[in-house]
Formats: sequence, structure tokens, C-alpha cells
Amino acid sequence: MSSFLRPAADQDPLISGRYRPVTSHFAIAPPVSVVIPAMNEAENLPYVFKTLPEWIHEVVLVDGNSTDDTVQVARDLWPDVKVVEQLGKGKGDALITGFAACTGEIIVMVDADGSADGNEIVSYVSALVGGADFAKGSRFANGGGTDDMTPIRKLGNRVLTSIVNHKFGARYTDLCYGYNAFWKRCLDELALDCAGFEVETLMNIRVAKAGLRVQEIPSHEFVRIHGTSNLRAVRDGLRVLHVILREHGAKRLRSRPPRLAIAPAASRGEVS
Ligand SMILES: Nc1nc2c(ncn2[C@@H]2O[C@H](COP(=O)(O)OP(=O)(O)OP(=O)(O)O)[C@@H](O)[C@H]2O)c(=O)[nH]1
Ligand SMILES: [Mg+2]
Repeated sequence: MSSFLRPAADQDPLISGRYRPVTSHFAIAPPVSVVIPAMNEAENLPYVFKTLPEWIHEVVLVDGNSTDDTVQVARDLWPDVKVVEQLGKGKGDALITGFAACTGEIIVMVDADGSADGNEIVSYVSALVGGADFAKGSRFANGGGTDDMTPIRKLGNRVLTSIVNHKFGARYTDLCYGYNAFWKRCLDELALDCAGFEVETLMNIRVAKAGLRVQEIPSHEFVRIHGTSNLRAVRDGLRVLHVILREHGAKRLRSRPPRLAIAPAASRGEVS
């Protein structure tokens, strides 16, 4: 590289030591924040934190007024954890609060019930530094899976995914999944405004509307380890449907079609 193309030494991530090795073959410069919404998850947090890579920049735990030791357990497990108390209610409200508190350039959303494996974070981050705006976890992309979904939830998710794909020109294989990552700069375009479990659907729709570059990441969802789900299939399914209809009726943010960074055939398990 000729010297006039080289950044000043203090701005060159290579020289200033900003690159962190994340595998033996891969180093990244952008700081990664992990946001964990948690409501009464004290028993599950040890399993969650155990899988988080040590190279992440920060963990933001959004506490939903837990009545157990969620906050104390988080502090014991990860002394630098940033704990944010949520003022409103619901997972969507918690995530919006957590995103605003992040100082990293990349944000990864991880559930606190032990269903997500933090070792997958490197796949999400690789997709983002490789050019994607939004790395969208999928249990139904080739290589993904779920131990947690009942047949009725699978059916509901499949129907809702098809509706979103049809209405918004997307090619998603999974809609209602909480393991995703994105560049913090995308938050302005997403302009999230919802309270409950419809939050992932809203994100996926706004991503498609904004024409952001999406890469699906095959992900495996494990069963919740302790406690019971906060999700109610019918109630929350209707909330998701309501968001889809509302967003479809709303004026489009932009008319650009969504770009999919991966070959859609691969994500459906087809061989070309
Ligand atoms: N802070 C906060 N976290 C919440 C709230 N509701 C759910 N969560 C968290 O969001 C994550 C997902 O919630 P779950 O109850 O596991 O819902 P789910 O994953 O759809 O359901 P299962 O697959 O049955 O576990 C968990 O980490 C919850 O603790 C809330 O109101 N506030
Ligand atoms: Mg769960």
C-alpha cells in the first residue's frame, strides 16, 4: 500500500492495536456489545455467561424488575456487566432500553434462558464485518435447529414468516427468533417502537423496508433450562400479526427492495 493511502498511525487499527483476535484465524476492530433481556433468570445466567466469548466489549443486562437474584448473579458472573433497569414492560421495551445503553459498534441480542449458545456470536460478527448490516439468526436455515419449539409454534412461525416474506419482499426462513446482531448505526433506520415479543418481527420488517443487507445465520435454539416461558403463543402470535398488518399499512420507509447477502437456496437446504 502506498504511504498516502495508509491511515495515520493513531487511526490505523492494525498499528493502534484495536484489532482483537476472535479466533485463531480472525481478528476484528469494532467493539461488540451483547444485550441480554432478563426477567427472573438467575438460575439460567450461569449457563448463558459461560458461553460468552471473553473478547466482547461489554455485556448489557436489562433487568425486567426481577424478583429473584438476576442482577446479583449477573454481577458475580461478569463483574463489568452494565445493568440497566427497564422502566416499561415487555421484551421489546427491554431490548430498546438495552440498545440505547450500548457503546459498541456491533450489538448482539442474546436471551437469558440458556436457549442461545454464545459460541455462535463469532458467526454473527463475521457476517457483519463481512458486509452485512443485519445478521439474522435462523433455526430453519441449513445447519440451524431448535429443541424448544412445539409443533404449534413451528406452524405459527412458518405461517407468519410466509406472510412477511410475501408482504415485504423478504426471503427469511425464520421470523420470531431472538438471536440476532446488527450494526448500532442501523438503530435510527429501525426506529423500534414496540413493547412485547413482537419486537423481532418488527425488526425484521423494518430491516426489509429499509433495504438493509441481511445475512441469515444458522442457529441452534436449546430448551430453556430453568423456569417457564413468558411467551403466550396465541396472545403473542396475535401481537405479531398486528405488527405485520400495521407495518404493511404504514407508509414505506424506502422503496428499495431488501438485499440478501447469502444465496437463499443454501438457506433452504437446496443444492444448486
Ligand atoms: N427485561 C425483560 N426481559 C424479558 C421480558 N420478557 C421476557 N424477557 C426475557 O426475554 C427472553 C426471552 O423470553 P422467553 O420467556 O424465554 O420467551 P421465548 O424464548 O419466546 O419462550 P421459550 O422459547 O418458551 O423460552 C428471556 O431472556 C426473558 O427473561 C421483560 O418484560 N423484561
Ligand atoms: Mg426462551
